[in-house]
Amino acid sequence: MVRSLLPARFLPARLLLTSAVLLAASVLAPTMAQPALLPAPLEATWTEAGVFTVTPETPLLVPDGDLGALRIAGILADLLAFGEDTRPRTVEARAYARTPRLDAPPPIVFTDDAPDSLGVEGYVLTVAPEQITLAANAPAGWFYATQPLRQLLPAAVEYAAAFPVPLTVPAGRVVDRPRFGWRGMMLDVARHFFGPNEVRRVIDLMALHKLNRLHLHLSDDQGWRIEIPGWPALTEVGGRTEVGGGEGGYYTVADYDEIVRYAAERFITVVPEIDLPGHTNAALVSTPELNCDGVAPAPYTGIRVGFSTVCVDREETYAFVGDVTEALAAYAGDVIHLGGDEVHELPVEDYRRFMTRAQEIVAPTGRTFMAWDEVAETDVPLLPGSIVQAWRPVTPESAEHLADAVQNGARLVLSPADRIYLDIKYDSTTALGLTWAGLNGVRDAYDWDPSALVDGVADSAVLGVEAPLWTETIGTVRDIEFMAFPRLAGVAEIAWTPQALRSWDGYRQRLGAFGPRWAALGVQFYRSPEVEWAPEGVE
Ligand code: TNX
Repeated sequence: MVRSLLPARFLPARLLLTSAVLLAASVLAPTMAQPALLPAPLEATWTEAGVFTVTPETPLLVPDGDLGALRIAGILADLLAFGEDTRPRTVEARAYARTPRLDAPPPIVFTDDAPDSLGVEGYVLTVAPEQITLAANAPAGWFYATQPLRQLLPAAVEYAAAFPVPLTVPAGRVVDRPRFGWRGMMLDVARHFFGPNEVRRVIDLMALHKLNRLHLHLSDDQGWRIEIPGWPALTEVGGRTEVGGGEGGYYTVADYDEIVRYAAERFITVVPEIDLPGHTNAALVSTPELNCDGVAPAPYTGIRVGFSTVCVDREETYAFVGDVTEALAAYAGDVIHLGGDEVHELPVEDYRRFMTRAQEIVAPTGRTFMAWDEVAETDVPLLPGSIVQAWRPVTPESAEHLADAVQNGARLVLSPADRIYLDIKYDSTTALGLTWAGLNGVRDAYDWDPSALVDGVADSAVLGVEAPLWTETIGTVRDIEFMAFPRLAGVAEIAWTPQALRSWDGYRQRLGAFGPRWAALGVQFYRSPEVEWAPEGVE
């Protein structure tokens, strides 16, 4: 109760209380459970030195003139505040040192004094009663250091109004860096549209789990969701439908820019996907010249796949692909995903011809070309550096195709549908979702090794993992949360934690301890019976 009950003018009393809390904590320390971090870091050691107590007077010190550190310190200050008047100050370290105070409260210090081996995303977080230090080589590392710090604080820090408690952090040291550079989630905003506010919520939850790629599936048979200059009908007509007959929607250029900016502030890069040549009914409805017979089909709001294709023999189609690509390149990001999945209506030669040319259209933009694994299966001659997203359950035959693509210079992002498709039901009780890839329980989604998935592919060719959430049956943010959590936390751990440090038992326990944090954040997660969830709402 220290911080909520006693304002700053009662500092001596506060200090006394603080030491009482410290004493209690150190007495309790030997019996306290090991702090549970998710994802598990590379190294974590806990000492019995006591706890650091955060108060509104805790200064957050950043290296002088370091705007990157200042911004991350601001994010941490927002988390630690119960309201504007309890927000800790962010201060440049030298200015702080110039005015020494005898009763100076212990600080939280951001430094760039981290080993080079941790790269730009790694960090060292050190907690002692007299100081917390976040050391990193770059702002991404500081940001990632704030997430375990957040987890070491009571869950009430996420929504303190309900049950304010002292903000204490156990003493110890955490060293971490991610296993993979691509740590993604895909959201299908085409089957059901999700507006910018809803996408921001998804981004916040991705950031909590230190994911860094948000792939937006921006077009499909049921809707077209992004403005493309020169093609207004795509959004005015194609943007007005969605599965089940709802009103749909689309992002204006300004909306999309804002999503990209919001994501980038949290070290998440948006990967836009326009699905071609199939999954294109919404484009065909709004743009008759993309159809071989020049006649627009009827809108489609069901959930079948594979029936649509743009006309691969018309030059208008390639002009269209050019304009789409140019727009996506202008909207920021380093990758352009052009789909390429499930085209049941085209002979394979036509498919290969189309995807080859689409890839050549992307090349001059300087963006990396990305597509679903059908491009490997059909031997599309991929340019070196292209990214293949492996989604279908791997068979010996598909592994061979993927290995061939890698041999020719492609890289893989792994999204195995029978493991981490977030739209696949958890178990027989799951009302939402599909079952075509079986059931993806919490353990199924966690307990696999990316290195062992595709025979004959070296680790160095695997960029990382990405969990897609297709939204045929998903219409609200609550639905998204229910299908994503807890499974997305497992994907984050797969992406961060070395295989040798992962085990289902350890993960299961740490996951159980994380439940109250999601609850405090109002996340509608699935309380799967595979996990023993810690009680919510108490500390
Ligand atoms: C397959 S995954 C699809 C999507 C569906 C999804 C449903 C992929 C590249 N294509 O069109 O929405 O299954 O799980």
